[in-house]
Amino acid sequence: MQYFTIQAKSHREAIDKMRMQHGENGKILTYRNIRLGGFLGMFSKDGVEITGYVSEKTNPKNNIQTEKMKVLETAKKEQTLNYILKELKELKYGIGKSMGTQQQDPPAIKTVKEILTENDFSLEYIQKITDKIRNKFSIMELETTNKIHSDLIDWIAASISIYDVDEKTEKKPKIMTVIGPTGVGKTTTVAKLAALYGLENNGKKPLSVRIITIDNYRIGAKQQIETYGDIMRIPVSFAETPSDLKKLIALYNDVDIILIDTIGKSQKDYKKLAEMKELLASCGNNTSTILAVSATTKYKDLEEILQQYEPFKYVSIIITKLDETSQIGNIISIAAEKKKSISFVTDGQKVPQDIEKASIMSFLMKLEGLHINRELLEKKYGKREKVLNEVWS
Ligand SMILES: Nc1nc2c(ncn2[C@@H]2O[C@H](COP(=O)(O)OP(=O)(O)O)[C@@H](O)[C@H]2O)c(=O)[nH]1
Ligand SMILES: [Mg+2]
Repeated sequence: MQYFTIQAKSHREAIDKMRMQHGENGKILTYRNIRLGGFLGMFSKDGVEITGYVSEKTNPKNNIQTEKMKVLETAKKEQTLNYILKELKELKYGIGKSMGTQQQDPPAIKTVKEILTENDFSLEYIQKITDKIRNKFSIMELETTNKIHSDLIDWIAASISIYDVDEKTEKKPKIMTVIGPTGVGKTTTVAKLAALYGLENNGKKPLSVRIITIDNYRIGAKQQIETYGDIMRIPVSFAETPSDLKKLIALYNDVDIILIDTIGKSQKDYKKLAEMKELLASCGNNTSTILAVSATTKYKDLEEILQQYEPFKYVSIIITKLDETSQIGNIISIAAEKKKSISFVTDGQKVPQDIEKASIMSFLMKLEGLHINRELLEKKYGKREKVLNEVWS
C-alpha cells in the first residue's frame, strides 16, 4: 500500500493536491492544522496537513485520468522522451526480424515489393533487396518510400553486370560464337553484330569480319544469313563438321572478327546440344561464347536455359527482344543470381540498328513504377550506347 502526506494552505488546496497526484484513489486518513514556512517561528502561516493512502480499487474512468496525469508527468521529462525517440528512430526492422518475431511490412517495404513484383523480379531477388532496405533504414524512414528510392535504384544498378566485349584484348581473330534456344534471335543478332563491327559506323574504321554458320539443319536458315551477308558484303561460310570449322578458322586467320551462328536447338535436346558442343570445341581457345536469351522468357525457363548451356562456358549473355516486354526483372534477377554479365541487348527486328551494347541505363530506363531521373543517373552510370546509325532497314 502506498501512503502519502500532503501539506497545503487550506483544506481545499490539500484535497486538490491529493486528486492531482492520486485521482479518485486517494483516501484521507488524518487531518490536522499546522503552521507553514517561516523563519525561527516568525512569518509562518496557517496550513493543513493530510495523510492518507492510495486505494488499489480501480475505477476505469479514474484510471484514464491517472494515466493522463502520468503521461503529462513524463512529457515534462523531456530528456527521457528525446532519448526514447532517438532509440525508436534507430530501431531497424531487421532487428525484429532477426529475433524471429512476425511483423507486418512497413509501408516502404510493401511498396517496393509491389514495384519489383510488377517488374517481374524473382522472389529471391525481392527478398535480397528488401533485406538490404530493412537493414539500412529505420522504422521512421520506412513510413514512406522517399528515403529509400535512390538506394533502391542504386542496388538494382549494382546487381547488373555489364560485359564489354571490346575491352577484352584477345589475339586476332576474335571468335564470337552465339548460342541459345531456337527462335531467340541468334541469326538476326549475328547479322547485327557483323554490321556493328564490319560496317563503317560513326567514323570508326570497319574491321574485317567473317560469318560462319553451323545452322544448316533448318531450311531457310542458310538463305537468311546469306542474304544479310550479301547486303553487308560480309562473307558467309557453312560448317557441318568439326574439320570444316577448323579449316575455315585457319583460313580466316588474319581477319579481325569471326562470328559463328549456331543451330538453335531446344535446351531440352541434350543430344544435339552435346553434338554442338563437340563441334564448337574445334574453334579453339580464342572463342568468346555468348548465350542469347529472349527477354520475354519466363524466369523458370531462363533458369533451365542457363543451366543447360552451362557446359558451353559462355562468358556473357545477349538479351534479345527487349522491345517485346515491359518487364525485365526476370532478366536482371537471373543474371544477378547466376552471376552472369550482359554484353548486348537487342530491341527489334531491324538489322542492323536494333542492337546496343548493354549498359546499366538500358535496363534502368525500362523499369516501371520507379521515378527514373535520366540525367542524374546518366551521370552516375554513363549513357546508353546506341551503336549504329540507321544504315539500312
Ligand atoms: N521483336 C524482336 N524480334 C527479334 C529480335 N531479334 C530477333 N527477332 C526476331 O525473332 C525471330 C527469330 O530470329 P532468328 O534470328 O531467326 O532466331 P534464331 O532461331 O535464334 O536464329 C525473327 O522473326 C527475328 O526477326 C528482337 O530484338 N526483337
Ligand atoms: Mg538461326
